[in-house]
Amino acid sequence: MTKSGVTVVLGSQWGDEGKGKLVDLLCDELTFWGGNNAGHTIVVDNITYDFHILPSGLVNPNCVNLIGSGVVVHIPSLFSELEAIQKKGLDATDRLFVSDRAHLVFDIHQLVDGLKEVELGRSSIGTTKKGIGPAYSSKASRSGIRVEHLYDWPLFESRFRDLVASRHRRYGDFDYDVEAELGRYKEFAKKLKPFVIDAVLFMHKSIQEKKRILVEGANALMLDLDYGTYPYVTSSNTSAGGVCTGLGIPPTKITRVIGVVKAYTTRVGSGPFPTEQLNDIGGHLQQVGREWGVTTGRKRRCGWLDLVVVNYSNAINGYTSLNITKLDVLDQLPSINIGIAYLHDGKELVSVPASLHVLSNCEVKYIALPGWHTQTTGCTSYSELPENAKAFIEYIEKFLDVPVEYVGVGPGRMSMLKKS
Ligand code: 2SA
Ligand code: GDP
Ligand code: MG
Repeated sequence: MTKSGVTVVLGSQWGDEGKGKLVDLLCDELTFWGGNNAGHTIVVDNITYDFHILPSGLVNPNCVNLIGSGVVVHIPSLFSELEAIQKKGLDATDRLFVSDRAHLVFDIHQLVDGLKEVELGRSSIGTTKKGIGPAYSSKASRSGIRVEHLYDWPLFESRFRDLVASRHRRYGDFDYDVEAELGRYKEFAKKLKPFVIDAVLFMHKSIQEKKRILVEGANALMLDLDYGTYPYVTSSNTSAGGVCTGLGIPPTKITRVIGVVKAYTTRVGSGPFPTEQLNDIGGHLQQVGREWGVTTGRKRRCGWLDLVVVNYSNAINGYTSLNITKLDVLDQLPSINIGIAYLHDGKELVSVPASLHVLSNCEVKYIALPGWHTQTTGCTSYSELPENAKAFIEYIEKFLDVPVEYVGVGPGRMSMLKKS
């Protein structure tokens, strides 16, 4: 159960740590959410829900959900996800709100995302091609279009025509039917209206009324625009600071920051990944962990847990506790490595360097812990875990000096052990 005040759930690595599942577990009370282009899989009573733009809290019928101001929203995807969950018996009516300050992602942003990746060639980012970068670019260059603009049609129309013209100037000729798109958005404006609210007022009132508030950050720290492996990052601030700007809430109201740490590391897309295992170990983690992207279906790159990364993300996000996930994926391994420092030019680095050149040329210093050769998925309490699995968890706890609060031992709702 979420404690009073604002609880934040953040990814500590490169994403897909299992934030969606923790959010689902914690939001058995009133909940709000802010996030963006991510993908989460939540399994409840053998039904699998895949969310992208929709908040994970929707799985719980008692939760009120908010898509915050910092999110970029692709309205066609929002409605198709709503239809998909409705077919699975989940009704979001009256439980989902969208900030009037959130920016919109249009199909033209998605088109341009693809064109830009082609232009980058061998140095492409490996984006999801969902238009995230181009939409945040429009926002930063002050030519973006916000949800509120849908309700001032002449303004919307003129900003939209300007946006399309500027993208044609930049990327040349490509097919895009402006008139058809305007017609579609006139209809979307009506359909979206019941969901649109002033999120600043909403959050402020909820904080004053001492509601339990749960925030799910999008993606993860190493994909943060400022602190991730730039330029191989997403285009928003996925760190604790982004929670305040993305939702318009004061930092003083955040009482709890839970860092979600996968027991190994995965990454989708390009960019340096020091502990990556391009061998049988990586293949084992990928297969056993079922590491495929929720949004694009791409195979996730896999490697050992990197505590240099998690320590760095803790320095920025200030975790009050941790959720170690997917411990069960390590069950069959005879020996488990953990990256604890980097070696570069004969020097030991204890933090993630800014330079990708340095990071790509680091060797990783590992410690090896013995495996446990026991299935952990059936465990119902922390004390039932094999001793070597406990030693693995406690090593992480000591190294980071942050208590581990939850341990995930399977994808289902029941497979989460409370440690402290
Ligand atoms: P973008 O599309 O501009 O945000 O891509 C920029 C980088 O951010 C990475 N990225 C992600 N990494 C992990 N998971 C994400 N969500 C999906 C999932 C990914 C998928 O949950 O599985 O299905 O492929 C996500 N979204 C963005 C991306 O790979 C680029 O490295
Ligand atoms: P998110 O983006 O951080 O919400 O994570 P994703 O949903 O993209 O990816 C996490 C995947 O791991 C999902 O398929 C979850 O169902 C699954 N998962 C979460 N926790 C565990 C766990 O403890 N063990 C196993 N085996 N799978 C898990
Ligand atoms: Mg994901």
